[in-house]
Amino acid sequence: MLLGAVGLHEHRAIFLDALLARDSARARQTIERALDQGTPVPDLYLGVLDPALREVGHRWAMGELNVAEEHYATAVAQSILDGLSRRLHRAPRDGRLAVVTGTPGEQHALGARMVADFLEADGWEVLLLGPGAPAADVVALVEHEQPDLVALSTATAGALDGVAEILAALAALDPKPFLVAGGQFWTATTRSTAFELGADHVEDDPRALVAELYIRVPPP
Ligand code: B12
Repeated sequence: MLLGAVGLHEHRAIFLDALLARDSARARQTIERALDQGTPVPDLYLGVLDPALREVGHRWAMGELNVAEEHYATAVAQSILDGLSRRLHRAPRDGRLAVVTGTPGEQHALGARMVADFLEADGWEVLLLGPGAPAADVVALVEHEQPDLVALSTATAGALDGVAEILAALAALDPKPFLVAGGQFWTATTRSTAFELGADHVEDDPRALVAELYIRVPPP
């Protein structure tokens, strides 16, 4: 157990180093080596890609990386995520349907993508809309599809108007899907706002979400 954790930490450090050195081949090799060593794909999502991008964002915020360097790191991580997603073991569908999307105005895409993959791996059918679809169009799709779950991803405070608009519209639907708000915007300070706006649940960890949904939205 401890050895596994150290291994993941090392993969993360090498992966981040490769991104910062603009060495996509080394970044890919690191992921391949981790897979060869038996690291599960979900661990690579949460233990390597996610923290590496957070560090990239931190360095950008500190003025140590410019936007082009951040975009490069994100593009490499996105393409690696695409490859990992194809290797993710997916359970047979269990009859539950989810819509996963960023809230209106949100441009951050990778978090919603990871959430969609965690749900699919657990047997959900998932309609992933990506980031930033207009609230009215998402609501129309949800009305038509009548999913069991709508999972909304929000990273930035700038998107709060869109969060309020979409949560209010979705909460008014009949039948109402289970509404989950997640993403970096929701902290201990802000999470009560999500409930006030109509969310049924706030969660940041896709693994914890999958576990919670067995209780809140069990398979038929
Ligand atoms: C890449 C990036 C971008 C790219 C996104 C490209 C793309 N295709 O996604 C671009 C350049 C577009 C961008 C733009 C901006 N960004 Co930006 N960005 C990032 C960066 C570096 C990485 C984001 C990422 O992919 N992280 C990895 C993913 C996997 O993490 P995640 O989204 O948090 O998702 C995880 C969890 O949160 C959770 N999760 C997410 N959604 C959900 C939903 C549910 C239901 C559940 C259960 C879980 C869940 O699951 C994931 C796995 O753990 C972050 C740094 C960071 N800390 O993440 C900054 C960051 C998010 N960005 C930031 C900012 C400020 C901006 C801009 C405002 C910059 C600007 N001045 O224009 C704009 C806003 C654009 C907008 N309207 O959305 C800030 C946000 C600060 C804040 N709290 O508001 C950050 C934190 C950087 C920083 N340190 O300051 N950004």
